[in-house]
Amino acid sequence: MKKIVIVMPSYNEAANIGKMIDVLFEKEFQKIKDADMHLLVVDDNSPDGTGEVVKRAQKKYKNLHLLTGEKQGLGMAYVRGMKYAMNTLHADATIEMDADFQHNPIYVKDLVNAFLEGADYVIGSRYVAGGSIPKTWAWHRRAVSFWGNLFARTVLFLPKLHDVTTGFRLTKVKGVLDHIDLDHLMELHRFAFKVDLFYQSVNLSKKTVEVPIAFGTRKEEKSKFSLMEMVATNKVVLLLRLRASQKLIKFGIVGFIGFVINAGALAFFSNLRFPEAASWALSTELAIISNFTLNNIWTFRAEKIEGLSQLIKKFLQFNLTSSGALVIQTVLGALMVRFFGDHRTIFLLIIVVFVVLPYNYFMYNYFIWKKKK
Ligand SMILES: Nc1nc2c(ncn2[C@@H]2O[C@H](COP(=O)(O)OP(=O)(O)OP(=O)(O)O)[C@@H](O)[C@H]2O)c(=O)[nH]1
Ligand SMILES: [Mg+2]
Repeated sequence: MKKIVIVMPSYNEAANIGKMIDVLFEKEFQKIKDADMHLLVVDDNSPDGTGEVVKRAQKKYKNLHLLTGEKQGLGMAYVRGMKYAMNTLHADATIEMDADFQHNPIYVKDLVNAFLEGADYVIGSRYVAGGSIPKTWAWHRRAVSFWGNLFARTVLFLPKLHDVTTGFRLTKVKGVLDHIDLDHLMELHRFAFKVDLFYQSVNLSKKTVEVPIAFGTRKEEKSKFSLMEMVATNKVVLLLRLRASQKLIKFGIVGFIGFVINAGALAFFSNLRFPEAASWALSTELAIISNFTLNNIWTFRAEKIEGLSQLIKKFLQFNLTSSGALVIQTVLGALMVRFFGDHRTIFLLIIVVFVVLPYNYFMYNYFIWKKKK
């Protein structure tokens, strides 16, 4: 049976936590027969005695766990909790959930069911049919949530997912959560870290599913929603975009250097009166060596190939990939000239930009410098 741990940070939630624990264990967990459900409360020594409430409840529920520590912000609490869930409790999946009933416990079973049906990442989504944000929210808060979400989806190019900033979600451990460098997420002291975690999880997950949730209003205390949170979230979105584009930019620069080497060497060998075919072959191979080396130590630094035998194997593969590009370029070029006439330069440009570069980028990412899973 799969073990699922709800990681629930709490700070001054004494008014909510007791009821939350009871509702989960007495009601919601009872509805889930096919998973071993646990709750881990990560309390940062709340002065209002939240931790004491949990400790008392632990006598009643054996699957209730408590992790205490210094207050270092929401992200840090989640990171500590998720590590504990993975390393100590050996969870198969974790659920992020708030203690203040804004995340209605009735949706836990929907998240769990989607996971049991094969999803690696399940998002509790407010912006799909059946989901909603609180009717009581002021118009400006609704607008910020809606537009902020649309902005993040657009910039991160996630047209299929509707709620990028939700805090209620389930993550499979193997292959997703255990592949994320939790300690180095951005903005760990505030809510914005959730977007970084989201983007990395989506990229690692083979199957991401959205289930609708109606997001609730806070029952106790007043809201901490602020302009700073909004700015931080947008900053994370832009930095994530930059980080994702970085590879593409480096790939372009390396390709350009390769082109310069190719052209320079070709002129050099021709001047030395090398046989024509030898000049082309030599200069092309020099460009291939340069591309392979620079991509390995720079563009794909995170997936760097090391060790002589691996380097040789991958270099041969890289040559094969490059030959593939040459074949594509030759065949397409010849066909275009045949059917559309004598516009070689334009055709070359079209083929390189729209076919050869995407082909290379794809092959590099998925075959040569495949992400270490
Ligand atoms: N352990 C820990 N928990 C925290 C911390 N900050 C917030 N929490 C908890 O994280 C959850 C979400 O925090 P909230 O303060 O409700 O944040 P929010 O929902 O964005 O904002 P509100 O509208 O104020 O509810 C709640 O269960 C909090 O008790 C923290 O620094 N440490
Ligand atoms: Mg809240």
